[in-house]
Amino acid sequence: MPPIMKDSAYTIERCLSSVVKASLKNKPDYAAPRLRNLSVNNLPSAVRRFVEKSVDLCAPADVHVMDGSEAENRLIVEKLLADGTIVKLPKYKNSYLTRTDPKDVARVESRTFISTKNKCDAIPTPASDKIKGTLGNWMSPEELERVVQDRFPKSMSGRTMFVIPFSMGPVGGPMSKIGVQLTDSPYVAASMRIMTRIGEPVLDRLSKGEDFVRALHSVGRRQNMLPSWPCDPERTVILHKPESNEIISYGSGYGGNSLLGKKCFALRIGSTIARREGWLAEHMLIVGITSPDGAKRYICAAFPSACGKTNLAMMQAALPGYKVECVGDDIAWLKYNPKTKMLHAINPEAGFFGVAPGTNWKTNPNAMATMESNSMFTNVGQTSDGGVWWEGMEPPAEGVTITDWLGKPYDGSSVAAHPNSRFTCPASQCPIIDPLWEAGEGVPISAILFGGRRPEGVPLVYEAFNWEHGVMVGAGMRSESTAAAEHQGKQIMHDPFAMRPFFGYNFGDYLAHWLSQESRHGDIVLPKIFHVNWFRKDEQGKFLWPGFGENIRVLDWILRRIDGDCSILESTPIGYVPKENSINVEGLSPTPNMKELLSVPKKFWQREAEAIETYLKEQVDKDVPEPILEQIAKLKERLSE
Ligand code: OXD
Ligand code: MN
Repeated sequence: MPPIMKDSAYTIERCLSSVVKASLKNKPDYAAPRLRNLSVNNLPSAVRRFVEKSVDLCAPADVHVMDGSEAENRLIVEKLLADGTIVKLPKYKNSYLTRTDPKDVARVESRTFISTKNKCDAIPTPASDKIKGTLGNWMSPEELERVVQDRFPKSMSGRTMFVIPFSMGPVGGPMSKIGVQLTDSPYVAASMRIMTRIGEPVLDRLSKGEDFVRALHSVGRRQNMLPSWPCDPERTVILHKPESNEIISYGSGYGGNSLLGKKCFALRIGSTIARREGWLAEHMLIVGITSPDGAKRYICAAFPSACGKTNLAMMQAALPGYKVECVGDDIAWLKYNPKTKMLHAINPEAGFFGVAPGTNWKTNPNAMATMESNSMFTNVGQTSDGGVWWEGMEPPAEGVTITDWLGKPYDGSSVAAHPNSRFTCPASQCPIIDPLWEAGEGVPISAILFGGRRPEGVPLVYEAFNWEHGVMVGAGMRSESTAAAEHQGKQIMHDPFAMRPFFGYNFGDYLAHWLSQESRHGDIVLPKIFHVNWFRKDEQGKFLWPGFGENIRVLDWILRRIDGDCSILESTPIGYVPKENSINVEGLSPTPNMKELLSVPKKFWQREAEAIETYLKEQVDKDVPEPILEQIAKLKERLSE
């Protein structure tokens, strides 16, 4: 055993500078309850082996096993303050702002790899050598080993390695899974405490021998690193080994690159586990909607990153009598429940990592209320009265000045907040959190919505004819690119199922797995599938639909369809659209142009069907399941009539 492991209990106290320790002693509230004496030596043996192997490789100065307690969190926060990584935001309770290295601001899809023995298990092979695959990146196990050996040896020297036992889903729940993340970033440790359930209860599960996903993360080193935000952007890699349930992430401290429970576990590794076990791991929000008659239904919605999942998940319904409650805003794990015969969903996360710009008391009051305390803000502007500000937020009070995300005075000539700046806050603080959001068996799902930012041609809402057609609609999803990843400019990108950056295995196999849900359980009552588009524009480039709370009007139509009302639909070549006047627009001013919003322009859709077919044939080639190609052929046929 490496010598550093001998005395590893609560070494975080040791790594705080003497200055911080002295100041802590003088704080009347630093009667830190004693932390439980956790150490590497008393970890369950499989966890201990993982830690020891990683310590050998990364050579941290010491190791801290997280118990998840409040006292521990205070120590981590003090360390982050001492390092200059975070600053306190006195306007809110227990909330902080961090500014990252300007080169480490988003997920890096081009450096994200799935490593399997056979390439075809991870990604589809495009139809020709000349076509660049866009459905993930593969790395051989040998290359992965080389990449790891090139980056990880001694990558943690001088730093504390945090051991974070975490659960995706309520601890011990029948649909939940466990992971252990090792990281040399206290910012990540503090954020994982918000985003997942961590600490002692998870260790108890691990002690009972429960299997876990191994997740190793180091921010790495390079010359001239910012001491407050160490990272290695030129050599960042995010690696996944689905065959052994491992995640290895190097070089970035940002969001989906570093909070490994989220995209890496809950989606990429999660989707491979889900496939093996017969369920689905999806990039979807989960929301409960109670209509005026008291009936409650849950729906899931898959929109690409930064396309309004958080806003829909926390919607303040504009129609009287409707109540919306939030189960999750980003990820859903869906599994057949033999009692209800329906797909049930859990939100595997415990917090929100939401895009800040555009969020305000009008667009998403519930998100604003959720982040009023115990929150971490990243790359947003800071106000002179100790708060935060970003583009789209209500103007700060008279006389209040703003410092931008780069730490410079904000004068309006550029942005105050990075377009991918974020708030990280506990889901439990959401004023409309659903009473069943932590139900182990999840909530029954009546509908699945697909959607994206489509300025042209795509109606406000349409319904798939059946499950197989709905799977094709998911496969054909496209959306304008956003700042959530490293893409430049606004292009309409294919983003099937909003999962393009998150597939853990070959997308062709993923489609087959979705299709198989219908036959896997003979008696399954599958959710209805819809496509929505809040972002259609008129010829002047103005949005045709008001969006946000008014989206309840579309959900109301969807609920009536779930109830089987056939009088409100009209069949078109692409699916069922609302019959004229069947969407309630009462009280909306100005009255939206519903004719235009619901129109299905034939020429546009002929091009769209062609684009989807070409995309799937070029990108997925022989792995596209036959029923999907048949669905596209039928769509084209309907469009030619
Ligand atoms: C996210 C994303 O952070 O999708 O949720 O990028
Ligand atoms: Mn997301």
